Amino acid sequence: MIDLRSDTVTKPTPAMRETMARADVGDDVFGDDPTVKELESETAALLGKEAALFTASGTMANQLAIRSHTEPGDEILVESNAHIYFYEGGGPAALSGVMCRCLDGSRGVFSGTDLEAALRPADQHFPHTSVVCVENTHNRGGGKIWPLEQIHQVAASAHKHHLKLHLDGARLWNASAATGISERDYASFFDTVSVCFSKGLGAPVGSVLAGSKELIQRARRFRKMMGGGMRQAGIIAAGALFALRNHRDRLAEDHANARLLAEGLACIKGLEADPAEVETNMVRFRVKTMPTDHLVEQLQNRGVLVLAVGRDTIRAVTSLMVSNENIQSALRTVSELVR
Ligand code: TLP
Repeated sequence: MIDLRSDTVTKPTPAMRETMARADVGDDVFGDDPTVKELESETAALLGKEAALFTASGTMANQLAIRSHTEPGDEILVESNAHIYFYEGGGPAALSGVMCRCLDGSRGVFSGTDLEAALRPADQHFPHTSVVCVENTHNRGGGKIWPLEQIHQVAASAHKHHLKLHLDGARLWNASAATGISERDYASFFDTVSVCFSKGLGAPVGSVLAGSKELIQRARRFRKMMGGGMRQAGIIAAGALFALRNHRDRLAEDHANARLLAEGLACIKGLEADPAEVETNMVRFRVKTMPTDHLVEQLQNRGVLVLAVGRDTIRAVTSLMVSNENIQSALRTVSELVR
């Protein structure tokens, strides 16, 4: 199987498994797990934040950020295709009691002007707007990287109106690998940042929420409340630490493979793909000659897994599970089927 559905399908490498097996552990709810502490402090330092909290998933890290920044009845501003709004099961409403106000972006990116246009004067009729969320890279935007200048602009508008800023940085590593702009520089604009180790970095489980000491203390309480206090969690934190230390440098390979895939797809008659849109490890393409689901199914029968992410769009994601040869082979299969 060539699995291009997501970079979440990555399995731990033998070296990562060995590190996990040897990890020092303790009861993390008592604050006794040295490996979790190491992961939290190393990630906080990398992101230039005071503190960090290990979470079971990216969804949990995002939802804890929202819960910690808001009170029920607040409004948060999210881009209409943001993971937080689109793929987190209605978490903001269910877990924080907040309303989402959606901003229309271009491949997930909006401007300070868009943000300001959504704001209303302080008045008893209106909900209190408390947080703005940005996603970098943007998943449904096809792995789109937010330009730093645009982040700067949005942050300036948010600060002007005393709004908190949260970054869903599940794939921030990919943005940094592609641009050379450090994770810390991206993170510097935000009050909180979530990052995932279980996507392109290849760890089996785990994310981190980073921010101020005070905010992280509040998030730790909510994590416990939601059942996310884990005991000998060092066993999984060790995989995340290994990923952080060893797998960021290789993301450029995934980006090159994604570009190769998009270039190949663009040459297949009956498909629509734009290699210029590929900035990181995601490729989106459209099929003109048959229903999307049909191609996805046919590909699966031939050992190539991709994901339909809309009525007419297919997503393919590269990761350490996918080699250059796999890409060539997947392209041959797609080409045969579409022809
Ligand atoms: N994204 C998954 C699916 O949920 C769609 C994927 O396969 O891409 N933020 C972003 C930007 C994400 O893409 C994801 C996962 C998350 C947060 C949530 O992470 P997990 O799955 O760990 O809860």
